[in-house]
Amino acid sequence: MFQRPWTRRRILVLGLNTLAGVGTAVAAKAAYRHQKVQSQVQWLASVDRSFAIEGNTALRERAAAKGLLYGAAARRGDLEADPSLAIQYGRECNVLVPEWELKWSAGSSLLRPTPSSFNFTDADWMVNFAQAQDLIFRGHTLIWHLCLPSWFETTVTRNNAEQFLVQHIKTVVGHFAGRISSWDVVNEAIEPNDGRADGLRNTPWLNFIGEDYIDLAFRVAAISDPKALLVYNDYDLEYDIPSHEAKRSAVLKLLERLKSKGTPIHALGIQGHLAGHETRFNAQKFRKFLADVASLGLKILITEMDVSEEGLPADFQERDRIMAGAYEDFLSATLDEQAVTALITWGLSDRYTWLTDFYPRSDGAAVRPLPLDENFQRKLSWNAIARAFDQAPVR
Ligand code: 9MR
Repeated sequence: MFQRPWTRRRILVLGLNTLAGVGTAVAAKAAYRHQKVQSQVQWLASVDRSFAIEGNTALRERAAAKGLLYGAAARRGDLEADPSLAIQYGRECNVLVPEWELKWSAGSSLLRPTPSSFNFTDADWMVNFAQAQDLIFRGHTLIWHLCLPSWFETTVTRNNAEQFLVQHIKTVVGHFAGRISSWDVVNEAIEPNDGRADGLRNTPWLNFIGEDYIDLAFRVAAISDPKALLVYNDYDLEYDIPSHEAKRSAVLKLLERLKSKGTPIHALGIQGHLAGHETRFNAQKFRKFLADVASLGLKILITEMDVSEEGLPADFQERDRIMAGAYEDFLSATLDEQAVTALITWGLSDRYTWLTDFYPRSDGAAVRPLPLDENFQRKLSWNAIARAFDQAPVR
């Protein structure tokens, strides 16, 4: 058959048509998603629920009454610039987690300025703040595929990666030994979509060191601070949807492998970044996952809870009810499990939350994912957390 020659013009036209086709498919998918989210939100808004609480004691006291801990993440810059925020941490929390300061490199914070140096200024500030406010301090995080400094890519190789991992953990955990009660030793190492049979995420650590990098990280952390609670931390474990189911199953297998090798791992951290519109939380299935983790002799911490707002109404009273419902459904199921020892929210007040930058509302209104509003007033989500603590069994 006669083929027309591929003129530049024909290539361009074909290209544009294909692009238009892709564009239409993307738009159709987005419209379908929007519709689905809206019908979920409508349903959630129609549920009549009470968020009544007794008394006005702080979350930390309600948690402590059940042998639990409540805490929140924060950044040095916010605590320093806003003394009234600092007061709220002392009032509501018994745990503090640094959102940036213990990552290799995050925001304005640079723990690893060069391959051979450590700068503990920001992290020390956070630990001292916590001590002054009588807050227990959690370390987040030692080994992650994100937040690596710019020198990492040109410096770390197959030949020296193990040395970097060991030296980093020894130095950082050693520096804070006795002052940091628990560490997220490895963060977000599972990604079933990366296609490996063991579910491990394709990261520089995996590629350079092999799958034993996780075991190694825990062993070095345990030697560097034998008293610290050592945690594996991950996200997308919460809902009854195939991607989360795959992740739960891969995480469980990882934990089983580590336990059978004698790795000094003590707990699973479930991040708990929830979506306000999501209706597919299945308490029974989630409880079963928690029980499976607990049966390995591990504790469980909810380490980064908050609720994002895709599709939620602008009316903030209606919005707050839906988000409080998400907190309560998740926490009432979760805190029932005796192996769960702590709840950390990823921030305390809506004034300071990563969601403002990462997942802003499409209408431009301020997001409200946390227990306190931007003026530090307790919201329905605060009530929902308080109720969950009040109803939790004593540890
Ligand atoms: O909230 C954190 C944001 O301020 C940082 O820019 C970002 C990169 O360091 O990390 C965010 O925190 C993440 C946490 O470290 C790991 N789990 C997901 C959190 C939200 O992205």
